[in-house]
Amino acid sequence: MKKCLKCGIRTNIYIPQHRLALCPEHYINWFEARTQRTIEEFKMFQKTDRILVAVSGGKDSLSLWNVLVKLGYEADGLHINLGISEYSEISEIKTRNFAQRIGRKLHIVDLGRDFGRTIPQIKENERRPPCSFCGTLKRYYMNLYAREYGYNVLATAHNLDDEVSVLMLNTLSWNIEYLSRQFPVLPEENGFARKVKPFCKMSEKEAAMYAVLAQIDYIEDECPFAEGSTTLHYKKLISQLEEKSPGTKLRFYSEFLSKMYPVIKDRRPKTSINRCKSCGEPTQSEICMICRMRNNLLYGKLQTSTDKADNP
Ligand code: Q46
Ligand code: ZN
Ligand code: ZN
Repeated sequence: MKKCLKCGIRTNIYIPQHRLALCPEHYINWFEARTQRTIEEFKMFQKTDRILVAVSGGKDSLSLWNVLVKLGYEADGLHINLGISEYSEISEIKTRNFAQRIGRKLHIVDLGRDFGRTIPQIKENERRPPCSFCGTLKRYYMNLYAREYGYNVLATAHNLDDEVSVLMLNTLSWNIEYLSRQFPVLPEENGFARKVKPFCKMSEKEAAMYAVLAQIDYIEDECPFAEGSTTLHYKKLISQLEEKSPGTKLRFYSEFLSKMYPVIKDRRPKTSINRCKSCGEPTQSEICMICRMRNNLLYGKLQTSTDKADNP
């Protein structure tokens, strides 16, 4: 057993990539302070900003909401019930309970009610994998709620493992367009709110440890559709590398941000953005992708094109 670096009591909490042993109390302090440093490093937001946190009911998003509120930020939650049977029911209950515990406002979107179809129902009609249209829907509702309720910042709980797996995927195919967007802050533009990822430097394990120590009651089950996702593959690979050589993930990501991102950031394609004629949200086409999807599902109209720039 090691000793806590701060108070000297015996502890089995050890963070190899930082060579740091901490007791539960000092781990919580360290984790929150590190999140604050990340917020400042990337100038994500300030105490005067109104933040909407995307909360799924899982460990990362509830931890993020908890940390932001403890740090004194104006942060409310947005939960999207995807209609994925018991998984979605439990996720909503955990999120509602947590909102009550911290005394913050929670907005709820119910896909079945608000979009007209749940994820499993959409899956019946779509050839794309569920995560592809699920992601598009989530980004759409986050933007919509930010605009309707006056939030200028959208925060998601993507952690270091999420960022590194996407970075690896995009690097292996040298997808410069996607790489040029992979920064923990995307500024407000074209009617889309500013997007931030305050956990981008915290590993999945570190976030999970925080959730347990802060006694956050989260849904432990993964979404049943997560199993087949490509990034899961990369996460496993990266974990093996990390095990052999602690610090690899953080180094790969940090070096990308400091050395590579400045070189390619201006390679983002410039697109002209209109307002969707049906719902008023920003889109590259006349009708946004979500309205086209809804029309297609509800009335059997064909989608005419895909629209990559909707809800970046
Ligand atoms: S909820 Fe949706 Fe995720 Fe489920 S369908 Fe995929 S994207 S895995 S974070
Ligand atoms: Zn201690
Ligand atoms: Zn629309």
